Amino acid sequence: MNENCKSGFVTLIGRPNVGKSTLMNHLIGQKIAITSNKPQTTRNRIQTVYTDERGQIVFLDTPGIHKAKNKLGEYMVNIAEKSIKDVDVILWLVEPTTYIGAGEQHIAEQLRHCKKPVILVINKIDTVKKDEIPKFIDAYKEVCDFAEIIPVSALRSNNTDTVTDCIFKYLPYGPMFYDEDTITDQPMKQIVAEMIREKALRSLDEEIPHGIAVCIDRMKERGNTGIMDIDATIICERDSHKGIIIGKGGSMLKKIGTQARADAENMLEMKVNLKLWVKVKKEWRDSDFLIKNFGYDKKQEEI
Ligand SMILES: Nc1nc2c(ncn2[C@@H]2O[C@H](COP(=O)(O)OP(=O)(O)OP(=O)(O)O)[C@@H](O)[C@H]2O)c(=O)[nH]1
Ligand SMILES: [Mg+2]
Repeated sequence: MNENCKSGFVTLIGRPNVGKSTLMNHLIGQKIAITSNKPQTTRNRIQTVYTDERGQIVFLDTPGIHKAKNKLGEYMVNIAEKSIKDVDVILWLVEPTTYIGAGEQHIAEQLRHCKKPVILVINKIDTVKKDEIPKFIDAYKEVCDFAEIIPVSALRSNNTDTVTDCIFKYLPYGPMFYDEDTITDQPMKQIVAEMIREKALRSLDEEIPHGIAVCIDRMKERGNTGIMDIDATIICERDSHKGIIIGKGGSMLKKIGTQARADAENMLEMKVNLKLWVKVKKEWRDSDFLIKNFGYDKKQEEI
């Protein structure tokens, strides 16, 4: 065994919208997971890798744990809850509040049984007064036996280095799982699909984004020209939603496409020619076949 190198798996769990994906992107220093102010942004387990001289952390960003209203929701919650069993350290993210609701109690119940180090991360401390923070820490101390409690602001990079330090403290010694240049196991196509979904999430109002999926129909470099042709379809659940996604004279679709293309060009480091289509598939979120078809595969539930 290598006594100098630590390595292991760490899951980020919590209710939707607490900032799990924002924190993970920040800890690895690159934007891989999409983020938005709409709950249930993350739908799959997103695996990323952080390596430094102390060793390697494999992060699993998971969908927010919530009361599922359809099969897609059940799939998402299952991924998050299962991840607890497969990792060395758990990061539980919460909002800065003394009110600990049923959602948090449900998560705490599972953590009490898991016998693994749980680090409680109280995120978004930029939204509260500094002298209030001890109150939140005390409230959460009653809930579970935590290895550590760390107040942070993922958005403002406040105290996030402490999170990495703490994870290394609790990781076992062992060899690295990936070479040191690896950042994620997400296929390029999937990252591009997620970029498009992020722009749609951020541009559209409440109800519609939850019923959206994105499929990449084609992604191919045009000869050796340094131009990537990407054809993608945004799937939604209703004809009325289709109209909104396209917008007046195609304005909304153009906005989503322009923003997604900029992100894709940055990541792929080449020019991107992005064509977007919109299709309706009624109630796809309750169809096992379509859920799988749109990339939410049961295999994802396992590491
Ligand atoms: N003020 C503030 N906002 C934050 C912070 N961290 C994240 N946010 C915001 O909170 C919202 C949700 O962030 P995400 O990272 O998408 O949250 P998530 O927990 O991954 O959400 P799901 O994937 O839906 O479970 C976004 O609008 C973020 O910008 C923080 O430290 N401070
Ligand atoms: Mg997320």
